[in-house]
Amino acid sequence: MKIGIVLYPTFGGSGVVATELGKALAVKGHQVHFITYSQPVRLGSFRENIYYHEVQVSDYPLFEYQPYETQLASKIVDVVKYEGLDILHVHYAIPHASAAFMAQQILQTQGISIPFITTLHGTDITLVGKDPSFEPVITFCLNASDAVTAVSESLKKDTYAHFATTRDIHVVPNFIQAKDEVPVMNFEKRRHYAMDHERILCHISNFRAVKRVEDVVRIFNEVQKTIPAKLIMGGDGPERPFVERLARELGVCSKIIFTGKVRDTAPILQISDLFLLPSETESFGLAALEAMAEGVPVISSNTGGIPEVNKNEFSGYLSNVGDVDDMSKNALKVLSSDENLKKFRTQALVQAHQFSITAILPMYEDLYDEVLKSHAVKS
Ligand code: GMT
Repeated sequence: MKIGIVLYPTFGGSGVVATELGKALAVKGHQVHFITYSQPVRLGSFRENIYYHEVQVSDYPLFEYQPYETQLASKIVDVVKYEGLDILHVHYAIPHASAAFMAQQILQTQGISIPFITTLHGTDITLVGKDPSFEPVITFCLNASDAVTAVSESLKKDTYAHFATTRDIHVVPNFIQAKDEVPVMNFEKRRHYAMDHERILCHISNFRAVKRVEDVVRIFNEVQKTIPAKLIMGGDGPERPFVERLARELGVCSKIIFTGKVRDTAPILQISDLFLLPSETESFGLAALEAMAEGVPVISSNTGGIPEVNKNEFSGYLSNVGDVDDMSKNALKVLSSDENLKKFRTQALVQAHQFSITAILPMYEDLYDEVLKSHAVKS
């Protein structure tokens, strides 16, 4: 099958999922064409069955805001026509679904019929989607897509709650290539950041307000009062200055390592004992799944789709949003002894296997087949 994937190429979870999906489809023999404005961070280059088509964004002085959606639609038309794509899969509703719809209509006038699937990732629905100025376009796109998927039951529910759509939404969770066994801790690497008797806690995100990054520092502050510990903060974003200021106020700066943006989360996770994800909302929580897949238990909030991923008292613990006290107590419970930590590490990996790519990839492939079949009947 020839599949066009439209995505955000940046560090966000939707781009990571779309990129990893395309890479896995390519390995299975599908021809995958990525369409976006810059090389996706996790794509790499020159791989069998993978093609990348860059959308050139013009810089005319006339436009105060460049019309990216129009240029994206034109690029989609071009790639579908000249590469002979069978299906389009767009990740994130805005503006990808509306650009795909426009491309579909243009192609129709040229005698080419192509279906498109929209995958909702979360903030397109829960945050951005709630902005009334986007509502008519998103509702229209949900109804115009040939199929819609959401990354969790929670996101599916939110979509029905916020948008006037009754169409069927398929839940296809985020996925991971989980290790077979809990990886052996690499103490040589770990010693660059912590002494052997110290625990390492970590957090990785884009440091946006929704991640409640200050809670990460507050939890760490409580934990390090009881047990020797370090905190690795992976990523960067708008909240970082506030987090750094808080760390200075609490006097824990020397125990926190800010790495800046990270392309690959594994090196941080492979030396960590515990992952913190106290988000305000999270449609799924890919970062938590990536941690669990490396055998790192998770202390998280119990919001959105996180409870579908992190199982309380098994792969970690869940608390109410903002309940720093409870999250700190739970972190200390996991880290209380080597035996307990080992138990949670094993359980985290067991839970991650529920979302193994081998189980999730066929869900997308089956959907592509189903959509192509009913599209052929319609056209
Ligand atoms: O979490 C982010 O800020 C990035 C965001 C995105 O849109 O790329 O991630 C969303 O999609 C991921 C992949 O499906 C989910 O795992 C994240 O939970 C979701 N983020 C939120 O809902 C806040």
